[in-house]
Amino acid sequence: MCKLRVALQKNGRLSQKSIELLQECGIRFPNGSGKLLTESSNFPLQILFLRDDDIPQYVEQRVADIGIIGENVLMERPKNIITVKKLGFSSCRMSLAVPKETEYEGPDFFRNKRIATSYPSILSDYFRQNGIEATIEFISGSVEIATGIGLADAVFDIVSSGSTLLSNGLKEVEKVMDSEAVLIASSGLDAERKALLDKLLLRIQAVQKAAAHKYILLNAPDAKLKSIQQLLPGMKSPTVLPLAEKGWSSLHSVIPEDDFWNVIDALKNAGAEGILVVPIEKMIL
Ligand code: PRT
Ligand code: ZN
Repeated sequence: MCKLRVALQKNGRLSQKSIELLQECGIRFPNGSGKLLTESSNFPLQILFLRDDDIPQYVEQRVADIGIIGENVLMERPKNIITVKKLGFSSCRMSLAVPKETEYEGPDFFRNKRIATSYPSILSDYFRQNGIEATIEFISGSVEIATGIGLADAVFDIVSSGSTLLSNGLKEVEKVMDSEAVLIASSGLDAERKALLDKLLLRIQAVQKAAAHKYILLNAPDAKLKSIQQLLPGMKSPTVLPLAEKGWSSLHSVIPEDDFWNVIDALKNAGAEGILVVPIEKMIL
């Protein structure tokens, strides 16, 4: 039987969440053995642990069929691969930053300046699109110290909380792109591997949907059922069960996490009582 081979980051900001995602999909595999290649015991999946920068190339060359990387890495070295799904973790942005005392009035500031980065390709695209001529200094790490040591006038780097910039006397002035972890796939998967990828995708979607929703149970007087039901569309429509106490019912439904507090407030105002909210493990529509 054929197996799907996924490439994950071995050690770093993507590793833990990538492993957790597969585990939440019910895929069991030995983890932490320090091996380069391991295999699931209950899904036809092999897992290859690599440096994140190498993953696009391995997927393009079919050493791995699929992989998980940050969009920033994919954008920097575009390959003949497909972005299958955004995964919603390891979110960050790629921004230009200048010394904090700089009077910054807009991207024209960068004209004829030196900018240090590990992402020259994304930056030169940005400058080209904005008609800016500038010198890009490539450095492979510790970009944030480049202005302090006189190597550059500005930096272009990954920003998450912003505290690295701050502690190096820099301020973020232009966001060039947002990035998050993405599932990528080789463009030449055969039918069998494509079917395995679809199976995996169904599970990932169920996990993502579940994380974005809550299961809600509440009691309501029958007289107010109609108006309460309208606040709870659920997957099809809410489940309504009579309570032992006459004139009362229990309603069960699913609500999106985003709407959560608004819905709860509206439910209370409409007469709902004994509201219970519980997490959902998987959600298959
Ligand atoms: O060893 P390997 O090559 O596999 O790993 P790596 O060191 O190249 O990458 P790693 O593990 O640091 O990051 C992997 C991916 O995580 C990146 O490609 C991004 O897609 C994503 N990511 C999310 C981040 C951050 N957040 C992040 N904050 N990658 C790096 N950072 C660094 C950034 O470079 C800067 O030094 O954190 C610092 C800024 O953080 P704040 O919170 O101070 O703003
Ligand atoms: Zn890397």
